[in-house]
Amino acid sequence: MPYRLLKFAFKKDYPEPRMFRAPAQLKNEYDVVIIGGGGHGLAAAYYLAKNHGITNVAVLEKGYLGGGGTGRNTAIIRSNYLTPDGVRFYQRSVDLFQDLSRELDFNLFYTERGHFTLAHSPASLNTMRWRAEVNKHLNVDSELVDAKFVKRKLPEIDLECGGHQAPVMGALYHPPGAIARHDAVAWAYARGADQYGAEIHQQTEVTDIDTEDGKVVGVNTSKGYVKTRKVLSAVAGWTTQTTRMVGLRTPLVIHPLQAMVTEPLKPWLDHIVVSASLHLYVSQSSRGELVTGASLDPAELISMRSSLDFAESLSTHLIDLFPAVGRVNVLRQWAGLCDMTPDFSPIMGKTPIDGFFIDAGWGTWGFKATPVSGETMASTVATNQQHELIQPFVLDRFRKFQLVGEKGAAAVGH
Ligand code: PYC
Repeated sequence: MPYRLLKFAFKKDYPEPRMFRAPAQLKNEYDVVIIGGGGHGLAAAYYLAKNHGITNVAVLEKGYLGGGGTGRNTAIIRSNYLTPDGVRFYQRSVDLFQDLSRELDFNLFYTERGHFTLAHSPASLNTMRWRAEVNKHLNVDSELVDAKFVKRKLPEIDLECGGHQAPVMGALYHPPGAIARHDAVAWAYARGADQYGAEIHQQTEVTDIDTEDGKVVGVNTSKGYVKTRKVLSAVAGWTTQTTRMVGLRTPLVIHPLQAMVTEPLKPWLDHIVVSASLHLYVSQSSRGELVTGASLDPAELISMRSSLDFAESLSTHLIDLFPAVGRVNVLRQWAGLCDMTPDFSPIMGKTPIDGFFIDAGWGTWGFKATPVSGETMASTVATNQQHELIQPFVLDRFRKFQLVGEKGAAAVGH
């Protein structure tokens, strides 16, 4: 390996084929400009081409591909939501994910693990029962299980949580819950979109969106002006910057979310485990690391700094649940930005500005929606009609008080 590294370090030409082209310049005009080279933006470019034949598309990314929420989440995929609208939407994503490695011809390390959401109180058992019933009604495999079942599947768990929290009383068990390699998802969609002809421009920042008479006519970028009649904003934690460019008001607020991984261990944790009472979720990656996170940082902030407080409290809770990891070293920690909505559902689709489309409000739940958001946003942009699966997630719902309340299922401890 070092020899190979050295050899290629001194070569002028990059020896391996690149995943996608790196065009030197922007064209003067595109049919669609997608702001944000994360999974959602790249998936939208891919489905615009594949499903709608629209290939004169530029994905503009101010940093590097997958450097935002896509590469900073804990890679959990599931559809055990609380509302029928949420369950249908995320189930379509699970369906797409299950075949995605084959479709994109790239190993995404998609592995079904089974997902436990632990209940430590009668009230949370009730919410789990409610979720299980909604899930089953929509053919999503999900059931309420007791503490004995949890212990059988997770022999290393301390159901008493070290006596520091209320004991585990049961759980919502969702066998199709999965994990995947999140950066690979972005690269695979990038390659797929590129093969159809879409252009991907990294290090290219959109500085303004040009409108005339309420219609999009172009974008200013750090590499010059381009004309376009359609702009899709898919920038997660930076959404308030793009909406400001077109004068659009949303209820989004930004909070950091931190995460952490341990050193790699031999495989021992087959499942994904979530506990709202302990503010904790954990799974073991294919590389053996424990990938773990907590709830949002409490204050609104645009910052990706990690904190010692977070590492200490997350480690404490992890040891409460799995005492055997007490001596495991932490490898690294990081943070990402979450654009939170009042109802914990996304904001997707058309906006009052003609030609400006939004894919936002991804809070702590965006990675799992990558395929379905790409598919439904591509359809909405191509046809100018809101795709039926994202009809409930229109921005206008906040004005009409038609919220899609997912707080009980979106993540942990908010
Ligand atoms: O939505 O499954 C989820 C999730 C896990 C961690 C943060 N959000």
